[in-house]
Amino acid sequence: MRLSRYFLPVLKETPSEAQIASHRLMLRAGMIKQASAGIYSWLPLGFKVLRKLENIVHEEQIRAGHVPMLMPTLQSADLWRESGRYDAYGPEMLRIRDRQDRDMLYGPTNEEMITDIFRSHVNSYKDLPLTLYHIQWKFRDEIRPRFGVMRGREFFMKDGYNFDLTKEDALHAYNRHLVSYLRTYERMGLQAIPMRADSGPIGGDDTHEFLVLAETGESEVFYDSQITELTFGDREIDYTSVEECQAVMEEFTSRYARTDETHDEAVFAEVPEERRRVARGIEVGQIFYFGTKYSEPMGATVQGPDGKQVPVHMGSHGIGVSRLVGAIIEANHDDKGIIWPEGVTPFHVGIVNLKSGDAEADAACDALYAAFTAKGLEPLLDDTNERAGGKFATMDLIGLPWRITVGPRGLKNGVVEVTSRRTGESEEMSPEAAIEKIAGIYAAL
Ligand code: P5A
Repeated sequence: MRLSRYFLPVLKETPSEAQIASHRLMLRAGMIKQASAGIYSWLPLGFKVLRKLENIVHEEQIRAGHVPMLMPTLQSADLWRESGRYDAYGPEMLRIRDRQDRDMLYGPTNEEMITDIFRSHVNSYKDLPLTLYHIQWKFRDEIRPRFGVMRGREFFMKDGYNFDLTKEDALHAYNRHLVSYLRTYERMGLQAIPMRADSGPIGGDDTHEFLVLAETGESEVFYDSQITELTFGDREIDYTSVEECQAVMEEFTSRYARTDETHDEAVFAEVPEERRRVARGIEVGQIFYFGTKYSEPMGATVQGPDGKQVPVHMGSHGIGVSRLVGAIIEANHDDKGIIWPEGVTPFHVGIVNLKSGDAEADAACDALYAAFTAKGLEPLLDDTNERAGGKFATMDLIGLPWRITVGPRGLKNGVVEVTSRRTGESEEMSPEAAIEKIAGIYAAL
């Protein structure tokens, strides 16, 4: 993309309404614009990151054997009356009446709708196990929307639902999700710690939240510092194996890690003092096992091996995709701007032309642009007439991991400058070497 042809409305001033770094930086970098309280337009740069996260989530869900689909945002109130949640959900649910006077709602989650789909089409235990998911906008009329996309009213969520014959099978689905979520967050450059949590309006006994440690996080968390030494890394796992998924689950949940809702001071006191941590975290996902809470009242049954109809065991699993954009920035920024992890960056490399209009500099930039594009990478070329300082400030603000600076002086010696956004270190090399270096880094991801 050439910056002269793009839409990147960066702000020079720090918006006064933004209290935390990610909200400030998303506004300043032209990623989002508030439409009304807790509701945002995703401008091109923000939309690009959102799509990247969505793709990672899809890839990891499909790898785990889950089946993608898409349900609507608007739902009929009647379904929610069947589960008993239409009244129970309270003022966070946005209720709407259509022209036929039917009660509708903008879905805050989809347990009822997916249970209805399941009961309409699945009758036999032979069709199980089944996990369906979608990535769709949700609406919760939060009393205090704040921190930009972190606590929005409209937000983008991956929500998945497993259907199993037995409790044991459903617990395997729970563990499988835990494993696939660990992988998903690590690919985004985040360490998200599973913590025992409270199930709230979704219900059920077993639930873990995934928290990214950050000073600006809304949740207070208590954990054994040993847990931060664990990484999932690039291990291969057979998602169909009960033992393998359970082993990972036990590895990542055996140390003390809880949100304030489930914190137990007496149990925490058993952790050696030097390893006890009290901190704050951003909740980027949650998994639930709730058994037959929805299948029983809604009649989602299958015929078991013995011919008897039994309600299916279910769980649901959510990832806050739009919130993650903010969480990644909270964990990756400095006073100049965002520092994207390579796995989620909106463009792979920024090319700064120090002298747009200079024939040699223009040609060198065009050649770099073409070479990266040919390698399947997306460069952002600043071909505007802004002065060099302004171009660098914009690149630092939008946080592309790598920058190539091209100027007539360097070109006389056959070199361009390659700068890492994270370390700030620069190195001079030939344009060919710059392409090799940066393409190599992305190829290794
Ligand atoms: C699991 C999927 C559920 O809704 N039902 C379907 C279950 N879980 S949850 O924990 O309530 O939400 C899942 C994730 O969505 C994100 N999230 C939000 N993101 C931005 N703004 C909000 N107001 C908001 N509310 C929830 C969180 O990341 C949460 O973990």
